[in-house]
Amino acid sequence: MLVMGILNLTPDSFADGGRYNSFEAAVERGRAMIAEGVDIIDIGGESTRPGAERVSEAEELARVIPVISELAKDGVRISIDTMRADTALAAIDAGAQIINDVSGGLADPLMLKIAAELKAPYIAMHWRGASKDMNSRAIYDDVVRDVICELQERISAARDAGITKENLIIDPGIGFAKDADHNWAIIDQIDEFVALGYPVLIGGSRKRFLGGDSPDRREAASIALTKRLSTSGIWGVRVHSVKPHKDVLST
Ligand code: PMM
Repeated sequence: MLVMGILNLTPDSFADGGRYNSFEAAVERGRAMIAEGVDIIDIGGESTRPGAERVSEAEELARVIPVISELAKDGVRISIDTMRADTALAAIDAGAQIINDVSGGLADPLMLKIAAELKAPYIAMHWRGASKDMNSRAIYDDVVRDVICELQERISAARDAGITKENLIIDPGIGFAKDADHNWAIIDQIDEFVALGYPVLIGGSRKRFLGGDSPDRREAASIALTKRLSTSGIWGVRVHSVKPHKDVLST
């Protein structure tokens, strides 16, 4: 199972906000993750925490492109965490290989086409609209069935746009328009997502459903979650700290 290390270049990310918002600190953190054996570094310039406002494309590009260009020199696999096709294009040009779109192609009508043209692996996450008011959309009849159904629509849209089966990765979107019970139901029934036949990514690290009154207090639970998922057949976990997750996966 792959470990994707998070490098959020946002001053307001709920998990590591403000710590890595300068170029030098971000590159240093990226290199530390490489030393810890990270498989993919996920670089994002726009916060998606509940309630977050969108940033401009210019601001997003200014945050991510210099760091991607620098870390690409180290030969590490990089994913660009963006909902914008133009940012994805610039990031791939700068040395990223994978597009991680939390909107699954819903936020930017050009995204799926661009991803197909770039022939880049594309991560389609389950999403029900912008973070600003997503908590109001956490309403499901049967969360696992509904999320699978909505993900299947995104799979069809991605395939219709020309993204190949080999280049498509799916993600149920832990914490996105979902309350704690919804997130746990998805984790309990993760095999249903794996059975769809696409690699599955899970990003549960330090999210609110793990309890604790701050992201830092969710670290132990995040590592335990990785261990729990390690036998599920998923493709990867998206996490903040790399070494502890690598360690628990090697036991
Ligand atoms: N979560 C966040 C951001 N990007 N991408 C994917 N594919 N899956 C996720 O669950 C996901 C994501 C928000 O979490 P953060 O602010 O801790 O990065």
